[in-house]
Amino acid sequence: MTTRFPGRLAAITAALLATGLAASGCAREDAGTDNSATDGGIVHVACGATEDWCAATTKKFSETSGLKADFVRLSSGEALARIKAGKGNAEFDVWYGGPADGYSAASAESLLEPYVSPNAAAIPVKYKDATGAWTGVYVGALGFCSNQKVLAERGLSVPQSWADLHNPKLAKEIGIAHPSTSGTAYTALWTQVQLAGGDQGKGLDYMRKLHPNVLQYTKSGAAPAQMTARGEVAVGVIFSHDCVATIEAGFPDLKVTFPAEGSGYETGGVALVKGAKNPVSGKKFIDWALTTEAQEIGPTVKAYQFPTHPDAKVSDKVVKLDSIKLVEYDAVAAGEAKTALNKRFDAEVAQAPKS
Ligand code: S7P
Repeated sequence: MTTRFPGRLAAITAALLATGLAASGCAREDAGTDNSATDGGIVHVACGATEDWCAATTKKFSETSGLKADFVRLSSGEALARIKAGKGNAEFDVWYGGPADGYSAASAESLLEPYVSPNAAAIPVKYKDATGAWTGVYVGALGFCSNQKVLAERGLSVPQSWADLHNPKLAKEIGIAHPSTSGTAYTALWTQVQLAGGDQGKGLDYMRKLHPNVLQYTKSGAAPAQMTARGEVAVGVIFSHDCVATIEAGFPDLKVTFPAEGSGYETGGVALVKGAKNPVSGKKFIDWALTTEAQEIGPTVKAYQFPTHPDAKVSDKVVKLDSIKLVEYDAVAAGEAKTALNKRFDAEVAQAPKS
C-alpha cells in the first residue's frame, strides 16, 4: 500500500503541532483581562467559511455597525493552532465559521471566552454550546460529491453508502482532507466513530480501509470538490453544500449523494476569543452574526448551509436536513476527542507504514 500523504501537508501538520506545543510551553497565563477600555472599534476574525462568505460577511457587518472588520480565512485546524499560538497576545477577536467541534476543542483548552449573546435566545438549543463557549450560525451535512462522467468511465455508479467507498475499483479515486487541518475531514472521521457505536478504534479501521482509495489528503476540506470537478478523482467526501456550489460554478457532471448508513453534520460556530483585544466590537460581531440579516448572506455568495436562526430565509438550494439520515453528532464530545484522535489518524492511517 502506498502512502499518499504529501510532504507539504506533513510539514504543515508538523508545524501545527509544533505551534501548539510552543504556545502551550511559553504562553503567559491569560488572566481573562477585560480589554473593553482599549477596544479599537475593529474586529479581527479567524474565518472558517469560504473566502467569499468571509469577505461578504465582514463587509456587511462593517456597513451595518460602522465598525471595521478584517479576516483571515483558515481551515479548522489552522484556526485552532493560530488561536492557541496567540494565547496571551490574541491575534483574533472572533472565530467565525467552521465546525463547532473545533470550537469545543478550543474551549477545552480555555482559548475561548464564553459569551451568551442576547440574540442567542433565538437559536435552538441543539445549535449552541451549553456553557456559551460558541453559538451556531449554520448547519451543513457531509455528502459524496461524484463526477458521474469519471465513474461511468470506470464502469461504476454513484456511491450510496460509506461501504461503497471501500470498493477496490475506487483505488486512488477518492479525495478527502486531513482531519488535523480540516474540520470537514474531522467530521467524516467522527461520523465513522459514531457509526461504530462510539468506538474510536473501529472508526479508524474504516479510515484505514479507505486509505488505499484516497488519492491525497488535502489541507482544506472543500479542496476535493475542485479535484472531483477536474476529474482528478471520482468522488470527494465533503460538505454537500460545497459540491452544490461547485456544480453551480459550471460543473454539471457532479452529483451529490448521501450515505445510507447515516451522514455526519456540522454546526458552524461563532465565538469570542479569550483575551480578545477588541471584545466590545467582537461581541457586537457575534450579536450580528446571529441575526437573520447575517444568516441570509450565504446564498448570495453560493454558500448553501442551513441557517440556525429559525426566521432566516432558506434558499431552495439548501439540502433539507430532515430528508437525509444523519448520525447523532455531539460537537462537544467530538471536540474533546479531536486532538488525540487526529494524532492517531495521522500515525495509524495517513502515515502508517506499508503492511
Ligand atoms: O464554508 C464552507 C464550509 O464547508 O467550510 C467549512 C469547512 O469545514 C472547510 O473548512 P476546513 O478546511 O476546515 O474543512 C465549513 O464549516 C463550511 O460549511
